[in-house]
Formats: sequence, structure tokens, C-alpha cells
Amino acid sequence: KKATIIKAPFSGGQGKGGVEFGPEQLIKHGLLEEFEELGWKYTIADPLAGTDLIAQKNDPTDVYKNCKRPKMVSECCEKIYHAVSDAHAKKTLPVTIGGDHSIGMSTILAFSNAHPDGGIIWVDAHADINTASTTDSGNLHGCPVAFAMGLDEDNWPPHFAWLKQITKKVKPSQITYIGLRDVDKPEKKILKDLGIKAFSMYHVDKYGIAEVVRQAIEHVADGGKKPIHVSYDVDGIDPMYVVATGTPVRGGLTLREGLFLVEEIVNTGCLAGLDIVEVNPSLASTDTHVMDTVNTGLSIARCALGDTLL
Ligand code: DIR
Ligand code: MN
Ligand code: MN
Ligand code: MN
Repeated sequence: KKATIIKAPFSGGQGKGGVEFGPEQLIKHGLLEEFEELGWKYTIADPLAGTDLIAQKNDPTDVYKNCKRPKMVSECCEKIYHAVSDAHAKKTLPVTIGGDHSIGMSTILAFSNAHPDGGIIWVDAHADINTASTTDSGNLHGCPVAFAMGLDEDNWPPHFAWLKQITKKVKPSQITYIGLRDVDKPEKKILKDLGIKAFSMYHVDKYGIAEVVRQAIEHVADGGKKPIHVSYDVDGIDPMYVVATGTPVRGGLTLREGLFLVEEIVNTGCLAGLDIVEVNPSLASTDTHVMDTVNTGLSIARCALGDTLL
């Protein structure tokens, strides 16, 4: 059991400050001890060390049409892409700790290049599949899936040349969503046109989380025969448990639903990549709220690392 923990203290994919403190908060409150207790050997990669993230975030010239900070997002995502690819090449489990979800373009692209038959389960309130043209907010954390799939490449900011050169993109059939409840109109059209399987909160209520996860694993991993990457935006879980996140949406997964789905994926023995993103300790009004959110991130990690209570 070997892992690479990839620190991604990145906030350029959205406007709020604080999400860059996600990795240090998770580590401060016991992330590394979890790996040790559960019998994992790990190394830590810090691909953004030495990058002046503050100057880049405040650079007013870093815009392209409606897209905010394309240069910063592109440069940082390229570094994270290489770190995650290295982790796969070393046959370790890459666990990427955000930071905002724009880095998901790197993690799922590295995963699908390392495991071309693999499947991705994207847990989120949002579909994060706006293109460079459809994004209304201009926040690139709402776009990583579209970038990883190469959608609308002709309209990409020029900074993403490195990503264009990666010819093997994520295929629409390789991904499925769990937890959606705030999807933009153009995103709905993309999901429909590409036939992307998505389980919204409606499906969770109607069929129950166990059936939804079963179908998700069936769809992306042939029922648990292929490698699975989980990209976990903590806002997939209801804000009653996860207050400290940038774009909370009510009516989300319960804490147990959100952990159960990870436990089920781990039970297949196929987990081959994990992201935990959008923990923003600065957005809580009390320490209790910070700890609720940080502990949720830590619980996701525990489940992913194979913690069993019995
Ligand atoms: C919205 C919100 N769809 C956007 N996306 C968020 O900005 O594109 N993703 N919050 O996590
Ligand atoms: Mn791998
Ligand atoms: Mn997201
Ligand atoms: Mn989200």
C-alpha cells in the first residue's frame, strides 16, 4: 500500500481566498497519521512549491475573454498533471489535496492516461463541465471536466497549449457524477449531447445511495473490474456538514451517504486515484465549522484508505 500525497494549495480557479489552506489544514489535523495508522507508506509531492501563487492570483492582466486567470490555472495544472502522472508511473495511489477543483483537469487526465480503461466518479454539487465559451462566472474551477475532455478546444485560452498536446483526453463514457444539484443550462446540454451518465440528488433520493453507487461503478468500471478515480468536491456533501466551502448548495449528500459511496468504491479494490478539494477553512464563522469541514475531508480520506470499523 503505497501512496503519493500531492499538495495542491491552489485557489486561482475561483475568486475566494482561503481554499489554498486546504492541504495544510488537513495535514495539521491528522491526514498523515491516517495514512500511517492504516498501513500506508507515502511520499509527499509539492508541485506548486516555488510558484508565487499570491502574485499570480492578483495579476489583473491574467484574463482571456470571460476566463479568469487562465495563465495561472494552466501553469499550475500542468505542474500538478506531471506530479500525478509520476505518482501513477511509480505505481502509487495519487491522493491530491486541494485547493479548488480546477486541478481536477490534471488529476483525471493523468489518471486516464495511466489507466486508459479506467473510470472516473466525480462527486460534486456541480458538474464542472462548462467550456471556455459557456462559463458564465469565468471561474475555471467550473470547467475542469470540459478541459480534460478537450471540449471546445478552439476557444481555449492560448496558455493551455500543453493540455492540447496531450492527445488522449478523458472520454465522456469514462466519467459519471454523483450528487449534482446545481448545473448550469449549457452544462445540462453538454451532459445530454455527450450522453454522460449523471446521478443527481434526485437519483440519490429515488434509488438510495447504495443503488446509485452500484450503477456508477457498473457504468465506469464494469462493476468493479477496472481502475477508478474519485474526484471528491466536498460541496457534494450537504452544507450542514460542510460549511467551509466556496460554493455550498443545500440539499446535498448526508455525511454518511458521502462516506458510504467511498467505502463501496474501495470495496471493489479498484480505487486508483483520489482528489479531495474545495475545503476552505477561511469561509467558516466558527472553529467548530472549520473542524466540521476539515473532519469531513479527513473522513473521506480514511474511507478511501480502507478504514473499516469492524
Ligand atoms: C458554476 C459553479 N457552475 C460555475 N461551479 C462550481 O461557476 O461554472 N463548481 N462552483 O464547483
Ligand atoms: Mn496508477
Ligand atoms: Mn467541483
Ligand atoms: Mn462543487
